[in-house]
Amino acid sequence: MRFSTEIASASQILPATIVASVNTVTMVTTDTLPTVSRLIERVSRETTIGLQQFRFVFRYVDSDYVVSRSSYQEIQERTLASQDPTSLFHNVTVFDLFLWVHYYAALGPVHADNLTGTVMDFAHEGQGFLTWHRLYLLAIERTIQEVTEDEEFAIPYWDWTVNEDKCEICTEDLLGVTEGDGTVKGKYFNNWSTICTYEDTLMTQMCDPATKNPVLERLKESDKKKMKENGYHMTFPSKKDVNFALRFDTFDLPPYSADSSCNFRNLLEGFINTTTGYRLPNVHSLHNRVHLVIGGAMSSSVSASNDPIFFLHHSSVDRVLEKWLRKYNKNASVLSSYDAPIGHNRGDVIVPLFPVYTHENIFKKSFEFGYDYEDVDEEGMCFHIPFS
Ligand SMILES: [Cu+2]
Repeated sequence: MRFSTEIASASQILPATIVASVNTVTMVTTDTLPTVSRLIERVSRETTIGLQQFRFVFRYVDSDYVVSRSSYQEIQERTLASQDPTSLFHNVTVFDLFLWVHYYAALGPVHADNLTGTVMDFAHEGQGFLTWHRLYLLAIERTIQEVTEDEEFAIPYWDWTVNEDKCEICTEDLLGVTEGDGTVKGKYFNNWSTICTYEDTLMTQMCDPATKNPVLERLKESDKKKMKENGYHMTFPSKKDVNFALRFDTFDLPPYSADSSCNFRNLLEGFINTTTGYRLPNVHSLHNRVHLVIGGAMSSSVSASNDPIFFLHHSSVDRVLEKWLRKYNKNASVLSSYDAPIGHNRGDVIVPLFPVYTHENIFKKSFEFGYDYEDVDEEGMCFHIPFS
């Protein structure tokens, strides 16, 4: 067995406020081999298996966990009034559980008494963006390994720098093609449905995970054209952009949010111009650019993980983080302990995944978690393997 994986049992559930995911990410011992994340275009057999497994956990595998349909306050009120709160929870499949976890981290902490209208985002626009998503990918990867009894399953990564003009994996056989009306169609994605879409989500209201939208959408060509006319760069990031980010040995800088300049984290997240290194309004580079160009569910961090391409995209983002970690050999002491946005500080727990891990726990090279990328060497440089 490649991994030492420990699954929390369903009976360990949870106070009503808690929502989330199942797997313990257990550190591997040095004599275990890492799982390798594979470049999606090259290894089609593994890719196909990967997509089949996403579909499998989407459609057929119920999670051991439930998610809430309402706010903590409403659940509490009902419980205190000795009423049954069961209808305020909803059964979900494994895929929808993870969708909900991402939604909740990005917007979910909407409480009935949130009179200030402040949005807290525990996963984006802050120092913890990369470590949040690393733990998230590990959790869904471990869950898929467990439910499919395939301990070698690794989420493939999609290297968008290979073709700046076109999503090369958006084909009938892989991640699906976008029809004229924006609907995604393909071998694995016909009849795909989504929950917690951007439209469903108002700041004053939790999304209702019981409501299914029977369609997965991406950006229509006509809308892409309009966005181009409005000054958006509608190409995927280039190798030059990635290499520019990797030139910065500073991981993050004050205010450790979307507004910081000249640092690796905010460059890779995509709020910094990849020519100057400075934060400018309306910059959408690297990670953010891919979300924008794919569009539809992916265009908002609230709904993005409704689209399975999200996981392949973030695997690629995580690979760039891995290059940085190997190149500069820095540890979590570079993270700010107090000055980052709420939930993003070094010792803050990564919300709402549990068992709890802090950003510091996850700020480590991938070997510590039992996985690797096949074309990132020990020093963090890439070497090119020709397609065969
Ligand atoms: Cu995200």
